[in-house]
Amino acid sequence: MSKPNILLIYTGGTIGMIKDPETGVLRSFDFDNLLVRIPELKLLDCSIETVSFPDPIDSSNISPEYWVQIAEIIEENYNTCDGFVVLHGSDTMSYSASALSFMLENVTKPVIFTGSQLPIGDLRTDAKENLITSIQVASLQEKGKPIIKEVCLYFEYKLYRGNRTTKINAEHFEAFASLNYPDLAESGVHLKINKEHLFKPNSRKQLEIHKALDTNIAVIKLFPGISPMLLSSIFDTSGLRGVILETYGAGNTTSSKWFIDILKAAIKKGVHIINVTQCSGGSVIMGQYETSIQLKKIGIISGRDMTTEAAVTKLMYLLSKNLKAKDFKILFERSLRGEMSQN
Ligand code: ASN
Repeated sequence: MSKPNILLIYTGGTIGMIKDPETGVLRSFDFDNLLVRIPELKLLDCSIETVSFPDPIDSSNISPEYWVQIAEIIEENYNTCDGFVVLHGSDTMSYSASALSFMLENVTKPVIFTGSQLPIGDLRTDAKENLITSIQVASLQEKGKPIIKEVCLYFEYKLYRGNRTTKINAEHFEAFASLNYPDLAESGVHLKINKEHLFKPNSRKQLEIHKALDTNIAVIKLFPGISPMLLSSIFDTSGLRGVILETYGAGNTTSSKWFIDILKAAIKKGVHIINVTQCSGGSVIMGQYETSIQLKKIGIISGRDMTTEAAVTKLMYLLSKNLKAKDFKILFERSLRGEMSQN
């Protein structure tokens, strides 16, 4: 049997940087020389090809146009490659992994996002382990078929479902967490795959790539003292089609009349409003407290235990489908790529 063929897609971020030993300045690493720089890669039981963004970016500059570029690279190489490793800055990696999970419908091959906190040339770098294990995970096969069939994020010994992750720390090597879904794999002395938690796509369906994303959205984080003026000016934004409301606890908000009235008027105008919690873990349960009963009544959509990153990208994806309000709500409250727990 031939070795799995893995495509490394370099988009930018710290992982691809090296420090110039003379000036100390960080600069992008020439990925064509990857095998020379990291000879350990030769020991892996797979063949590796690389493709790089022409101008690698710090991931704080990511935008949906770049997500389309990543999706197109995967589309062009889908039939010839067995797995994909996307090297990406850690700052917005959870947004990109979530976006790609919605864009790549029925993917049956691994797409592993990874990056690092320290540049690849740094003595104490976490880049090598993250890169090597991501490639290893992307190469895992059973009866000639990939074991992982979804968009994941690998960082500091753990493989997560991409659309369940959040960056939780700017300086620890353990920079990501998936608080509402178990780890898919753990790398220790052995690579332990938690098969029961892997996504099981319908393998008879063809890969479908969705490139349209609507960015006419807003994310509003509630805080005690938020003013009617601020809230209504956001909802008055021309072209606004969807709002992610980051609420307290299990989906609670102020029950002030002015607040509910603004939301009600926006829904009437056709704006989709999604309730996600500001808590890092746990779920929105609208109707559990008096402070969220009204929200349920006026037709706010429940984001349940979705991360804000998944909710933002799911909103961009579903808005581009121009669905009727009722269908939009049904689809948003359904798990499409394992991004939310079922009731
Ligand atoms: N600013 C960098 C980025 O997200 C941070 C990193 O990769 N560690 O591109």
